[in-house]
Amino acid sequence: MDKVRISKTLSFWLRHKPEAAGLSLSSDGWADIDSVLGALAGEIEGCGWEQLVEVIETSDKQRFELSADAGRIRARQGHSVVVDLDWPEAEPPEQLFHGTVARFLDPILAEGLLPMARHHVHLSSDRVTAEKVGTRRGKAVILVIDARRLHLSGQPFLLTSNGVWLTSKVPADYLSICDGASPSLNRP
Ligand code: HQG
Repeated sequence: MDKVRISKTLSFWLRHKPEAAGLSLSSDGWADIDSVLGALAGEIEGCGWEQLVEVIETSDKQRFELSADAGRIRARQGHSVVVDLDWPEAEPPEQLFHGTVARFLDPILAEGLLPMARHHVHLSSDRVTAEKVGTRRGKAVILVIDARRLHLSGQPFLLTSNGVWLTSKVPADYLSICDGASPSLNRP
């Protein structure tokens, strides 16, 4: 069973294009589990309830969440469709991390970190996770976010149940490059 394929298919439907599988999402991102199972069975041979549960439970990043009654499923974050996720606001640690690549640094320096196609900028509390996120696109560049100071300035931060920090944007003067920081990144 190709768990990666199931996971990518679910991500596509539950974050970006539910209509591609004939699904509709509730305002907070939930899809009916039977509809999802029906769509999966049509898309990936041999994919049923057991395979779906295995993907949910073993997903390295815990991308998906089953409702308490197991009747619904949703992606925990990463949507481009409009959903109102009910993650609680939380006080971030002193610093958070974001992994990107060198080719994005100029625009990031000019306008800060933006959500791009997603609802939020995604940040992690550890450097290793940020490194993995950046490496998806090439050699990772790790940015350190002065999160506590940004929060103190009045900007909300949300914390998902799988430990991803979400916020609306990070202005450039709250960013620096991890280790060997370029002084230009710290300019006012
Ligand atoms: C960059 C995956 C130009 C930003 C990952 C990033 C993560 C800018 C890219 C999660 C910019 C957006 C999120 C600006 C930000 N100008 N580029 N002003 N501001 N960027 O995929 O953080 O596998 O939307 O640095 O592992 O890379 O899907 O965000 O490179 O956890 O569960 O624009 O998605 O998780 O890319 O990744 P993304 P991300 P999943």
